[in-house]
Amino acid sequence: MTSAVTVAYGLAAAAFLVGVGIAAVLYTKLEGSRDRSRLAALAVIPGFAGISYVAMALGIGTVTINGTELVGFRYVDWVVTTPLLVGFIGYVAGASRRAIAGVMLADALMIAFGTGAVVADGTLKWALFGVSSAFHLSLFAYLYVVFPRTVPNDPMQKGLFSLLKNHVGLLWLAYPFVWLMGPEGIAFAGAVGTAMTYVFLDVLAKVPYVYFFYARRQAFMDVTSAST
Ligand code: RET
Repeated sequence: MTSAVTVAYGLAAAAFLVGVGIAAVLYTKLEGSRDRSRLAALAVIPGFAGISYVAMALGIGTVTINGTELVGFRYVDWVVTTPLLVGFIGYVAGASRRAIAGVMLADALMIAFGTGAVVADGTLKWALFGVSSAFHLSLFAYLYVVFPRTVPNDPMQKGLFSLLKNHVGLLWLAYPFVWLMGPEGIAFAGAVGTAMTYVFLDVLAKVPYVYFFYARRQAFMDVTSAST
């Protein structure tokens, strides 16, 4: 691990702290809202990422298996926080508990099979990559087919839903691409460039996501308290 990557991990941890701050301010603004206690869990997304990035900066959980370096906390972070990122979109869409649990499970399986693909070799590696990609595709079905059916006819809620849906739908496409190009895949890009790209993507996937909830917080207020 080069020192530049360590510094980038540290900076990312600081950026995630900002995300926790935004979630905290949102919590104070949502006084009186029925959604307040559930939305408090938004803080877990940047919070857990921040802790994971500190661990990554310290080299904790990074192991070499089959000659490939597995940055353990990257995948631990993803398996914990990415189900929340998609689950909250279902929540904003007013989806059933079943649909929310379904999207969270599909997402966790995408990460689990993807982690397997990092350490496996040969045919198994590509088979696991394929299974992970199939779960990634299933997320699109939730975002673009299942969830839109239940979105309430309120401009704020509709606006927040489409913002989150397209943010996740587009940005997440970069992950399998970076993975394929990096040392885990065809090794076109090196370990440092790949690690730096993941840092950039992870910050972009989480901090603006929490901010979108803050910016559109009126979606969670009833008419009487909508002025705050
Ligand atoms: C892997 C490799 C196997 C195939 C696929 C992948 C997708 C990963 C994704 C990760 C998203 C991570 C986020 C992190 C935020 O901090 C595991 C790279 C499909 C979509 C949003």
